[in-house]
Amino acid sequence: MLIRRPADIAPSEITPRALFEDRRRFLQTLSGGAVAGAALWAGFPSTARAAPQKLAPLTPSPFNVKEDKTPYKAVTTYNNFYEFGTDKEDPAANAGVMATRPWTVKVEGLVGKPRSFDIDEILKLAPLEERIYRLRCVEAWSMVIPWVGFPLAALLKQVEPQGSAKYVEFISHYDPKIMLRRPVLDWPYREGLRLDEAMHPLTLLTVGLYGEVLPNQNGAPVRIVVPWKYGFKSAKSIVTIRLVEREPVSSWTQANAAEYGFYSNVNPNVDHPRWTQSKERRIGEFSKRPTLMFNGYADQVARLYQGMDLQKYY
Ligand SMILES: Nc1nc2c(c(=O)[nH]1)N[C@H]1C(S)=C(S)[C@@H](COP(=O)(O)O)O[C@H]1N2
Ligand SMILES: [Mo]
Repeated sequence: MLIRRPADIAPSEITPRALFEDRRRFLQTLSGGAVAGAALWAGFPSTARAAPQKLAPLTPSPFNVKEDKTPYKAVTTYNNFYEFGTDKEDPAANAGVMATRPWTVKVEGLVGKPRSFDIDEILKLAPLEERIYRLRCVEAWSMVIPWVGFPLAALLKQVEPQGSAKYVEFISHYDPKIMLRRPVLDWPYREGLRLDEAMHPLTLLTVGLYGEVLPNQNGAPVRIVVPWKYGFKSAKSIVTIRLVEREPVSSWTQANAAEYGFYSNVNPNVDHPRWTQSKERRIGEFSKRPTLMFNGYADQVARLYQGMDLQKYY
């Protein structure tokens, strides 16, 4: 196993950006149009191809599920990232053009120490862990993904949330030059959590999967993963984290509040208005499996919702 972090990789091993940009222009000229990231390197010798960067060392986690992992190929080609298109294969085809370095995440709002974090600073904030989590999409399919990251709480503690901060809002990168301009959702993509949900040890600030840096289509360079909630709560390619007093309105709730609530905890007993949530199709499996309360994380998170009517706060 490689024991390296991106910061430790010699500059000579990384293709300089200028070279990359030049090749892209060259290829765009050749094809007379935008070139999808996956196609960018086609035709170049393998030494010129950006090798997937290993993230290591990885601390094992007590939260890992024991079920079979969804194959890398499916995890990285069957995606929801509407900024890059609404079909499942669109993000893998289109997200390659997003530049993920340099990248800063601004943490602001009701905090004692607002600041921006460079992605390289984020990578050094806490030990990287492998977290094998179930991901349950609201559309009733699911995967098991070995993420790499550390609890979001480690970052939030750095900025010292104030007593008045009750919620955390996450804002994704939006660049109309390379992303979908149709108002499918109100861009930029916005999501939110209650502060105690955001501070929960399961809530992962995620920088990789399968031991490598996140592919763009999975939300590079940094996203959150909230495994007991429907997948859309896990915002990708985050640029702003804002601590606020009132419940933020997410892009999905804004689009259709009756179908996508603020909490969106995985719950087999509360159906989506247009389909049942009692079962799910695990990608790669033939028959459906029952959906678990809180996606199987009830022992860890049920206490967060004690006394709440989960039909009402769906
Ligand atoms: N910015 C942004 N984040 C997003 C989405 C999106 O369209 N845009 N889709 C969400 C949905 S619906 C799901 S199921 C997960 C999918 O994550 P994955 O493609 O890495 O499996 O990302 C979530 N995060
Ligand atoms: Mo989803």
